[in-house]
Amino acid sequence: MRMDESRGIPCLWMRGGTSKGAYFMAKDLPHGAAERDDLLLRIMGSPDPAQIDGIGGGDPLTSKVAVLSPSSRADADVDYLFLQVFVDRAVVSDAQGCGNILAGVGPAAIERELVAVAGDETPVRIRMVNTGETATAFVSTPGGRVSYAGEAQIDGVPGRHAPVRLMFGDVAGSMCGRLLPTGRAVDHIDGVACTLIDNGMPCVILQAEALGITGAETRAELDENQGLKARLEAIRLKAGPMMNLGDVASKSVPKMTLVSPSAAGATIDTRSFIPHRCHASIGVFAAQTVATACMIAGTPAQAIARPAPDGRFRIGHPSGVTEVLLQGSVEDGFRGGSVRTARLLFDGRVFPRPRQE
Ligand code: NQM
Repeated sequence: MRMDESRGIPCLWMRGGTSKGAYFMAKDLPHGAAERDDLLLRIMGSPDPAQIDGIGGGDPLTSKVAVLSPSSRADADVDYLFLQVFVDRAVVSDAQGCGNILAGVGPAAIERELVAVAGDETPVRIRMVNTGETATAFVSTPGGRVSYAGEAQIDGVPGRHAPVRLMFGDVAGSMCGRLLPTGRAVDHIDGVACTLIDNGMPCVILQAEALGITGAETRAELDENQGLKARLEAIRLKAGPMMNLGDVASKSVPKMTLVSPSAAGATIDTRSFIPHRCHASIGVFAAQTVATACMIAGTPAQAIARPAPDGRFRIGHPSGVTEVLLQGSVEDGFRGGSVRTARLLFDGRVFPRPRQE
């Protein structure tokens, strides 16, 4: 029997890091993936570049969904499935995770009473269903409830907010099976030296200079550069099968990350395509994956990175810098974390566009 949508669906609308999305409880959505995805497209207003008839913001970074449920695993409190709702295509993809939306998962799980407050800071152990990996989020909970107010500042978000510290386990090969799925630090695709790597997010990392740009261009300039985008997509389509991701024509991974030496004192600068539009900043797992490439001898990233001997990598992007804490080696594995902020924007019921039959 079909779900009755006429009274709306309980939904938290939240900012997580530099992304924004709808957070649902799994029990409030249809169980079948096809019916669920059809509903999410109608909620977000896709396919439509403006998503005018839905709550999506007309940008991949504001067309995201988190589905939460109590975890069935002893080592986690909450299961988090991330879904990317494409803006201008009728596609909903579970083929990637999202570390920015992850920042809102701990607060949302407490708001929805999946997790009880435990003092001034509540650790929430999260199983990321997309990859099977786990993360722990530390959520500010003074006085027995989530506090979004605080002093942490992240580039790409105005103002100061409560920090959400994210610590990751071993996320190497999260979707590709191995940190370096081809077994090499460098592959050449269409004559360009690339690192195919996954330390939480499958990324193809290549020097901006090799594509004829400086890497200091704005997001808008890069989004207008159709020649560059065509070259990147040709490389991406070849990289997908090499990364054990199969045909990636309709997938949001791998991400294409152009790196350049930082003029502003960061470890390295980036411009990321996710995969067809330029990111306003950089994804959390993508930043960790770039930091990892900076630590691997012989990669195009390592060749231009400033060393980060204390394990604090400052990854430059169009809105500033994302700091990643990362330690380890290829032999022993890499472990990392990042500080984000999140904010509850709206708690209510969302009314999907009616089915057109
Ligand atoms: O890499 C966008 C974002 C992301 C992903 C994307 C992310 C991550 O910034 O962990 O957060 O790459 O599509 O929200």
